This record gives sequence, C-alpha cells and structure tokens, in this order.
Amino acid sequence: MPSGFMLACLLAFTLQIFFSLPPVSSDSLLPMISTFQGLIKLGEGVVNYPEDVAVDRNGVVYTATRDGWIMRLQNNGTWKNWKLIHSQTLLGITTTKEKNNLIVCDSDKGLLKVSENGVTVLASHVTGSKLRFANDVIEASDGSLYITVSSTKFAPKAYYLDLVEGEPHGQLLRYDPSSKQVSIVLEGLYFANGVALSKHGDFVVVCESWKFRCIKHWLKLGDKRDREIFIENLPGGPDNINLAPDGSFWISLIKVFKIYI
Ligand SMILES: [Ca+2]
Ligand SMILES: [Ca+2]
Repeated sequence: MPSGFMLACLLAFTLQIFFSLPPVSSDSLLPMISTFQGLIKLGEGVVNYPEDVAVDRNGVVYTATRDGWIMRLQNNGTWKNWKLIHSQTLLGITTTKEKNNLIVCDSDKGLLKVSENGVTVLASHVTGSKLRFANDVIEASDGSLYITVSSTKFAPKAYYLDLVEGEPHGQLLRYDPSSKQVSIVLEGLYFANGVALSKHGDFVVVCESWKFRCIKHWLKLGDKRDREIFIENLPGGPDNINLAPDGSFWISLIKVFKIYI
C-alpha cells in the first residue's frame, strides 16, 4: 500500500477524531471530591470485569461479569455466584420494582430477564432487526424499559472503530411490557452508553460517550424537544450513570484520549 495513502488515512482518522470529540481535560482539572477518600473497593480480584451494579428492593447488590455470572453481594461482604448465563457479553443491569427481577443487557443476545426461576430472553429484535450492543437499561415508573444501543454498525469487540469513524450509530429504545415489543425512541446518538431515570421519573439521562456529554429525554414530550443537553464538555467520555439519593447523578468517565491517541 502506498505510504502516501497510509498517511492520508491516518490524517483523516486524526481529523475525524479531533472534530468529533472535544479535547479532554487533564487529571488536574478533575475536581477533588473528599467523598472519594473513604471509598472501598468491592470485589477487587474476585469479580471479573463487572460493567454495572444494581440494587434490588431488598437492598441486595448485583453485578454481571464478563465470564457470564450474575453475582450477588452477601451480608458478610463476600460475593456469591448466583446465576450463570453462558455469555461473555453482559453489560448493564437493573432491577424491576414490581417483581424484583433483574434485567441484563447482553450485547449479543439482547435483553434478558433473570429471576430465581432462571434466565429468559425478554427482547431479541427491534423493528425486525437483531437487537445488538445493548449497553444499559433502566425501568421507568410505568414498567417500560429504556435501553441504550451503543452502535448499530460495529460489534462490541470493534467499539473503537465506532470512535474512529465518529458517526452517531447509537440509539435509545423502549421495551413495552404490554406488547412485549421494542421500539426506537431516539437515533443518531454518539455511542449511547449509560441510562438513568430521574428522581421524579419524568425524564431519562443518556450518556453519549464519544461526545463527552449526556442528554435528557423527557418521557412525556408534550411541546418539549425529544432531546436536550443535560451536561456537556465532560472531562472524559461518560460511561455508566446512576441516580443518587438526592436526585443528582453519578457519572463514570472514560479517559478516551489516553487510551486511543
Ligand atoms: Ca446502569
Ligand atoms: Ca456502559
């Protein structure tokens, strides 16, 4: 391959990344929060690549691991293997209020329901296409489930290509528990990642990792726009998001530039 072509490709990729992403702040710009000083790590060396955590109505903490286990944190502080899903592509999880089931995103199989009775596939298709790369899920107060799809073009193993291409292949989906159908709520998202419900249940916040921002989507639109900026110019790519007890949100960040450039 001619070296000039390689150089042109590299330049194109670099320009695409720089035009697609805001620059990342250095660590020195990250706020020092005293709350972090007292944090302890749960499951270090025991839990294999947990993507997310969920707490059920009884206060039990769950996580899904990359080796296919749904693990439960026991009262004595140790983790127990609870259900084996035989999947290496488990990502976000949440619990349902009414039946206290666990809902798990499997980026290959779709949306799974996990209970004491076993594992069932809740949804595997959206508008006739295979549901792939489901990243996170949250239950709304009406029982519907809002699901992020990070990329409709690239598989999870090639997620970095989604970053390099810099195009919005992400979606927000809704699973209707009455019809058991999945519909598309939002398209054109830049790597839709974590999703969380507001304290009053009136909107969801969706993280767009490659845009360093999170958007707000009102669940009852009325005359509102389907998406608004919730927070932008974050000092890293937002990954998971969780509602805090005071109504604010905890957002985890990825240092995109330090990993890829
Ligand atoms: Ca989550
Ligand atoms: Ca995630």
